[in-house]
Amino acid sequence: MKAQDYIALELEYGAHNYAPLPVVLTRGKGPYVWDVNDKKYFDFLSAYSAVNQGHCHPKIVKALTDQAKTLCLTSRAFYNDALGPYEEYVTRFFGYEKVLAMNTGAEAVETAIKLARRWGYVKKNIPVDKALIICCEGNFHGRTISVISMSTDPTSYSQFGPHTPGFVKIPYDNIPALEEVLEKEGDRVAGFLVEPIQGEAGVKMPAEGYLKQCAALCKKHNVLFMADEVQTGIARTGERICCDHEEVHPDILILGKAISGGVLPVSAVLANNDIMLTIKPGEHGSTFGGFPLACKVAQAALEVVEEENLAEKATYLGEIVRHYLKGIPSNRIELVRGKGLLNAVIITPKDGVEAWDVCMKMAENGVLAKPTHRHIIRLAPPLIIKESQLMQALDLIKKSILSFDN
Ligand code: IF1
Repeated sequence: MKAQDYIALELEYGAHNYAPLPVVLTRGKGPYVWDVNDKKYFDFLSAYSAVNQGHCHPKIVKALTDQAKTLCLTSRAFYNDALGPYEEYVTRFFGYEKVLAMNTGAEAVETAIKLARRWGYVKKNIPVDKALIICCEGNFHGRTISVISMSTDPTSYSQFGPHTPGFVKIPYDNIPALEEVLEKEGDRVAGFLVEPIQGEAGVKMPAEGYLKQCAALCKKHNVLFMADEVQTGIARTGERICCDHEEVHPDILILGKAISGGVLPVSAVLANNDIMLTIKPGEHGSTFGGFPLACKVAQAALEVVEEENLAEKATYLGEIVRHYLKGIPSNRIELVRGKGLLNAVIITPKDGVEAWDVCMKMAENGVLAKPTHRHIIRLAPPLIIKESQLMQALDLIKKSILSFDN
């Protein structure tokens, strides 16, 4: 079959909930992917930061295949010999007393919302069914109904109502706005949910100290500081979690994507006992949440982060990326921003050329990325990329952008 045959099958038999770049991938290894015509690309999306450890990392794949031959799924109706050791490992890795294992990022966000509300009723004596959760404009936390009820992006929420109540939206990176809501409604606010960097919004970074000030305000008003690190976590921004840059320890930490190295869906909600134990047996769960296969894969993926110093690499290589991109002599580049290896280039539309055209040219030149919000190209290679490989990819990105200038 040819590339267009695979595309035709997806069009015919698959929901049309995406508009992918016309590239049909068949193989991945490290920072590279290959299409069905055996064309090689640098992957600069990393499946939206789920493949931080690189495609098909041997240690993670071995953990997967060894466990797959042994025991995949038991359900939580019984104990097994994989979950406990993983729970001990992951809670120590991030510094929490407990973990609640789920599958997707959205499920983890939903779980965190339930947990915060439950804590609000049981520990803070918020009148039942009256709890509020504060969230930020421009957020992206997933695609389930309650999660899109927090969204301010019509493409996420419109015509999917009625939406879940109990969310108060405030401007991102705006301390006075948080202060005002907490002064007015603090008594019935259970949590404040925030992305340390808004990925989908286009790698929007808040002012230095924003997270620390939010955490202090939450503490003052007995509100849980909840960090959605599904995209910014797992060494992507140069620390284990992005909150580490400001030495903020979230009351509830939400992880997903690269916690499994992009091998299978694994997510996690971490909190201490006083919060986590407000949910009793039988009050929350998931068929696959924390299943043996996920436990082995996730532990291997986190061990890779440590063994290969991926956080330090992201910091060092990220500096190179931003310096290089800022040096490209093209007035099509409006802005370069990011932290670690989570970066974005904002492309000024000019002579009918937009970010999409740049991404198509990049694909032609062997680098894969995709625009978000039309004009922003997120650049997020796997953290295991070598400096020499990174320089090759940056040269191809530069060549692609300048190709529209002559
Ligand atoms: C899509 C976006 C990124 C996330 C944060 C929770 C989730 C995500 C900060 C939910 C997921 C994915 C979803 C995917 C594309 C991608 C995405 F463009 F949609 F917004 F990365 F920016 N919190 N993000 O980024 O995790 O349920 O997907 O496992 O929906 O198109 P999930």
